[in-house]
Amino acid sequence: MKKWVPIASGLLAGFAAATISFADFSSNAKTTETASSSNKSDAEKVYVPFGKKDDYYLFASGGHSGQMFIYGVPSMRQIRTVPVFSQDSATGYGFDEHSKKMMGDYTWGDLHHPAFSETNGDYDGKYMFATDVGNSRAAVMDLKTFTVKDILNVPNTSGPHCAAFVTENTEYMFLPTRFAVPLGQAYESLDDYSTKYRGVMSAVTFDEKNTKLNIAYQVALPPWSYDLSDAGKKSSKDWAVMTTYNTEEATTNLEINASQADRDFIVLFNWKELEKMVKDGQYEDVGGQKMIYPEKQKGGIYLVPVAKSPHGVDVTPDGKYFIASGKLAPSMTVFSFEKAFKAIENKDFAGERNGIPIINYKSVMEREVNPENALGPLHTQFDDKGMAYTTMFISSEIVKWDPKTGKTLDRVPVQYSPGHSVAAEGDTVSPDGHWLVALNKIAKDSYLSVGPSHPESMQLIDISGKMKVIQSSPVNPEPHYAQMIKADKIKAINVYPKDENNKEAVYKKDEAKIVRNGNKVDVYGIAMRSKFIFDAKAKRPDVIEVNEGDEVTIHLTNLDFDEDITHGFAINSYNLNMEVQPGQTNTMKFTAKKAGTYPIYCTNFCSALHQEMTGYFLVKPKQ
Ligand code: RUQ
Ligand code: CUA
Repeated sequence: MKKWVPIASGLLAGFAAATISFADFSSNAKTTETASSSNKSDAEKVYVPFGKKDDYYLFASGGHSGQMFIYGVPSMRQIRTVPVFSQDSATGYGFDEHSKKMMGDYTWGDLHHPAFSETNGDYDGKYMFATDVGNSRAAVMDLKTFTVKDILNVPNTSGPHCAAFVTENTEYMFLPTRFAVPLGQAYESLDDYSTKYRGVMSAVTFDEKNTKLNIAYQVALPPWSYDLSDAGKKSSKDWAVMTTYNTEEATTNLEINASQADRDFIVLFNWKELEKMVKDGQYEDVGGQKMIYPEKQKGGIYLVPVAKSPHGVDVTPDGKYFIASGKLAPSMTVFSFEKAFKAIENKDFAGERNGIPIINYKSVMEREVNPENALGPLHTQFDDKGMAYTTMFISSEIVKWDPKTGKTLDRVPVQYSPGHSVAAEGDTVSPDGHWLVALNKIAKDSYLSVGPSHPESMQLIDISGKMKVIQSSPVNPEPHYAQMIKADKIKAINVYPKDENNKEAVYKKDEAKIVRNGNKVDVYGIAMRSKFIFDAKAKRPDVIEVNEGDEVTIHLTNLDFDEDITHGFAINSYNLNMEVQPGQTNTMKFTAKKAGTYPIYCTNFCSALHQEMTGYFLVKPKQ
């Protein structure tokens, strides 16, 4: 059978079992070469022997787990799960004071597109940003510690799916939304959808000094769904693009009603111009946010017609083109930034929608590309030669093609239904080539069955020659999008350095103490192999005794300044656990609601005497 026969009805019906084989895993892999020499067998290419490390980090968004998954490439081994928008039992994220404050009342999240911070259009390995479609938030992770430093609640908006994509020097990341809502999410009848609802784009800045995310301004766009975005590069660096669907403004049964019009739009905007408008006071205050209304404050935003219901839009590494893919139209459309700039200059417009000028399609379109029988193009990545790799959701394959000619160069089936794919350094001005990972939405028959629902999957494709799938890895629940960065760009620390200014930290064993102030109890404690010291001078230093109803704060410092010696702190039956990494001080605050005797123990296996690392939390009853 021809490998890329499209499946016309039912996405997956008719697929034979996966044919990947790892038959030669037993061969003696030469351990001195890099994992990528081309005369190796497939198994050798992905085999990273003990003591060697992967060439790339892959950061995969964990979708509705609210987490970020860190994998090594080419081994495709999962190294770490970092909680971002959801509570995490293992680390105590969402239970300790810092993360509790960041999370607010939310306990889950839907983490979509991750984005590395950039310098001159290249990943700089310092920070990772991500957005939460579920509860409209943005987060920043510090890559020195792989921990989240700030979470921003984005007001006036609902579901920033279309994010985050950062500009060349991390000046902004843009958060356009999937759902239109009335500003401030006030109640409005759906009969007034077209006049009262808005899709809002937020321009978010990152204050590196204070590791804080801020909203610079927002734009009240028409009530359409904004799907994917990308920032310009090089000559287009002041611009950004985003796809939009449901320009029909349907309010029910979107499956049918949002697929009526032949054309939807790409929104093309100049963030430098918008920035200037805000500086000149051309905005309105909406709930404390600077809101630009495109129908009133003119300029900087344009519409480019595109085949109906587009999904991904990707800027080529040279910054000259943006490529839109259509879920419903089987084509990729290449648009030229240069032509768009010219059309804007010449006011080469075909009317307007909601006060926003529509650029003439013919004036900006470079070419429409329709690989034979390829169905459901979603997203495009690039290699070091500027070649494009587009995921085909419906025909379950990756198509390699040349954006300059539109010629199809290669195709490879994947198992199954890829959403995004990610190339090595794929969103930068200089992708590395060599590796592409297909982020598949359906694993079906790929792994041992675990019941009716399966994990999703990532498949590693060697793109150095003819494309070939050579490794596969399950992901729970999904790899929504991912970015892949050269491993040596990330400089993670081994221990938290001492911070003598931190009033909560205790760095000397005999300074551990319990301070009582009315019904407030502050414990300045220490965790070290293999004991807790809460009160150095007490008869039993590893016991915390309080009265029922006391407000207790545990400030706990890990005194083991030693790589990978992490301790945990849990109170039995109190629903509390947090970790302290080497050298770290962590805080937990709670009310001693239940009187009684509760063992304290270290939850992270830390030494031969880990089991002995315990204590007691005694709560005296009220009378
Ligand atoms: S969008 S699967 Cu949720 Cu990233 Cu295209
Ligand atoms: Cu400390 Cu186990």
